[in-house]
Amino acid sequence: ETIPPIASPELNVEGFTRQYLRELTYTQGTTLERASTNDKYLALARTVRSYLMSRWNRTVTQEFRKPARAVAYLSAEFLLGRQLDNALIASGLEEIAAEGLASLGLDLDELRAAEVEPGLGNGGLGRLAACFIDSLATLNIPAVGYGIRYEFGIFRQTFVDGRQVEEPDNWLDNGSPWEIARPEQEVEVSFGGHTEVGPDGTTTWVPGWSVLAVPYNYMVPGYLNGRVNTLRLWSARATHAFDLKIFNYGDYAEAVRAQTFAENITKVLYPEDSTPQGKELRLQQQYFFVAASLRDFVERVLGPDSDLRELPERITFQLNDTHPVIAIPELMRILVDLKGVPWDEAWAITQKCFAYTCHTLLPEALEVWPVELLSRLLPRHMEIIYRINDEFLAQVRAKFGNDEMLVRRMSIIAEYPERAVRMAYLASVGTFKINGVAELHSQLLREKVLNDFAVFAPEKFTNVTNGVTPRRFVRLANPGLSALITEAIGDGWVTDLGRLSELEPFADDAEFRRRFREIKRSNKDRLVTLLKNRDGIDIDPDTMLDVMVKRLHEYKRQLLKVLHVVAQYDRLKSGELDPASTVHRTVVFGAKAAPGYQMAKEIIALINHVGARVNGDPVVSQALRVAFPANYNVTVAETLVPAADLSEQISLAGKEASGTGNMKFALNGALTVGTDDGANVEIRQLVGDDNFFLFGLTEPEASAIQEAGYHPAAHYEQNPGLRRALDLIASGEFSGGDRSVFEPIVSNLLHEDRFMVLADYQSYIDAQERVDAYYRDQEAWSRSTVLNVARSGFFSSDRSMQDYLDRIWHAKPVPVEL
Ligand code: 26M
Repeated sequence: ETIPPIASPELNVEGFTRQYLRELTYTQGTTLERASTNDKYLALARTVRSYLMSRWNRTVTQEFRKPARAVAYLSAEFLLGRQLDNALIASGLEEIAAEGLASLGLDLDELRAAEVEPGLGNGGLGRLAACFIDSLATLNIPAVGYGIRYEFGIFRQTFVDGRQVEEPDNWLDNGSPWEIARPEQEVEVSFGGHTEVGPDGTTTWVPGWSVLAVPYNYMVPGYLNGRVNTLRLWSARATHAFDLKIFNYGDYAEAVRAQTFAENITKVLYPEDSTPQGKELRLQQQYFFVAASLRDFVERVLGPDSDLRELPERITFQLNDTHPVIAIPELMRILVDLKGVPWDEAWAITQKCFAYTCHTLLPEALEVWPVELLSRLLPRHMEIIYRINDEFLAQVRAKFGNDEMLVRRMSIIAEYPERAVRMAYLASVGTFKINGVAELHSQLLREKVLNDFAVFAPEKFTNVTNGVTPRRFVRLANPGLSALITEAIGDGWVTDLGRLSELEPFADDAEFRRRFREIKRSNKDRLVTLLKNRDGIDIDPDTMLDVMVKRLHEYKRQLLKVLHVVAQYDRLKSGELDPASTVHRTVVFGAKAAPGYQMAKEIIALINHVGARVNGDPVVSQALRVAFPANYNVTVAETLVPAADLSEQISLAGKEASGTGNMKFALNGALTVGTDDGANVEIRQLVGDDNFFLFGLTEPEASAIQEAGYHPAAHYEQNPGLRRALDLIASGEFSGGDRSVFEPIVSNLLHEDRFMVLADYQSYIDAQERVDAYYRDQEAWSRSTVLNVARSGFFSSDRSMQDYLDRIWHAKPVPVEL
């Protein structure tokens, strides 16, 4: 006899409050009178969770009963953002919850604010993974995300004297109501040791040590559908056998130390996102989560006795950059060493199971692992990589003749400056599809970074332009705009963002534009409140909000924005510009620097020092203000993006793979000032030249100048405005008269300027003049903002997921009954 499933709490105010009081009383163990804000938040999180629980169970049960082709997204990062608001929206509970809480004398917004976001990612790549799993659930695709449950996510940023200071992100401290541990589903992951070849020629890996991987499940609810997919994050523990043995020897302290050693693996997210440091612990993290995930899928999902020749029919493992690429030799090891599949057959299976997404163009961002390190940590995998390389290079020779230059160029093993495994090359060889993340990026991958591989196997290469989830970044972040859109065209846009095109006629409707401006203005008011309460920063909602938020990198060129601010400061101070009649701007920066990236940290200090001077000047600050709230994160983005007028997307052409912030701003009615780079190219094509402020060199122009020899100082010599701005920084104007503070920045710009800030300076200043002129005509400006929204539906991550499904995964929707 099966017991009928427990019904979800009733989807009305009364059902909600009953469930809430139950959670508060029986799970949180407190009363309304005694409960702390955290108690009240935790009870709320559990209440909302309870509404999704039966969907989750039904989804999982259905998957086991009727297995369908699935997708596994392997990513070292998932930058989820807060869970409560998203779960409220996905379950259709928003209004019910607000009313129910109010009936108990509680305020939903106050409890919302108590949630600490899980910052389990650095930036674009991690946030993309979070958007993708949201879209897969909404599209009803059987999909699982696999990653790492870092105990400390991306550091919390503070400023001391304008300089970045990092503090640990204790995101788990107040409890974690959104995760469910499954310790009984733990798997063992081994490292080190050596390999042995048996008399029958089979190889055995005899590992030196192991740890346990304990899975924590997170729900990934589809939007108002019956599906709740799973995100499975792994946490490291010491093996029971290991500490038991030591306990038997009676060395208690040593046993506890072993525990700590194992748990170190998932202790902290590495905050470098462009120059991998080649740290041993990072490689341990990568292998740890990948080995656990493959084992989990093969043994638990498929079953221990499954025929692994069917694996490619059942699953695609999508590799989010090279971080999980060690999965390729790991699957070979499972097939060849553990399941006895012959090498050639195993290789054919492996190549059909994996696809690879590249997210960069910067050579220094490509991961390489020293052979010495790999051999020590994963000796069997190193052997497998050698054999993969030998056989691949034999194919290269067979196809192109004995071109030894080519063979050396394409070798998975680099010889200089040390022998090391090029993970992007291993990925290119071991997968059936390779994609870039925007049209321009995919083209440059084919023509430059992976050109040899694209010539060798052109059919492997494709593009999938990135996208962002409209649930979080429009519906949740911008309720005002969402209501206006729904009033105009119905609510279908939330899951079919292309329908925003139906807004196009409203661009010419003066009343609609007025309401659009009214919403922008009230979003600015929300931002004013946030910055006041969170940072003690005062901003004026009646100014143009000019926003540059993204990781701090030289290639993204925050310095170009600073030079514009300094130039305006100079013009206002000298009287060249009249503060009363110029367009008033608030320039907002948000950016974290990798803790070891010295130049990036200097640029942060410069922004803060320029900001202090600008804001402190009684004349300048009438027209220009700078705000740099510390610790920019997903939560801040949700208030900042909907308030923005101008979106700064100003990387040197050919350097930003895609960008996704650019899409969030366009969808929320900001206009872009941007270069011809990454997805900016596609944004401009779609919204139209009249509704986009383009400036700067194109990628071919920038490359040509670099080839011929770039001389930044020439721009300084020839451009009086640029010279004044740089001289002002060098003079100590922003460093209390101390000329040494920002000397490294100025001298780098004059003598190296790898990312051609000076070459694009004048073009950028001219574009900003066009911005000011256009902004004065509020009717024209709002018409353009409406057109930006109407024409940006393409940038939904639902569309990105559909492209992956059509071109790479070929999985089909499997609805789950509500
Ligand atoms: C690697 C090794 C060791 C430690 C950290 C890393 C690492 C972590 C994150 C390297 C790169 C990481 O992220 C890079 C990233 O975020 N790239 C961005 O990806 C976005 C999504 O595709 C694009 O929109 C951005 O253009 C791209 O910069």
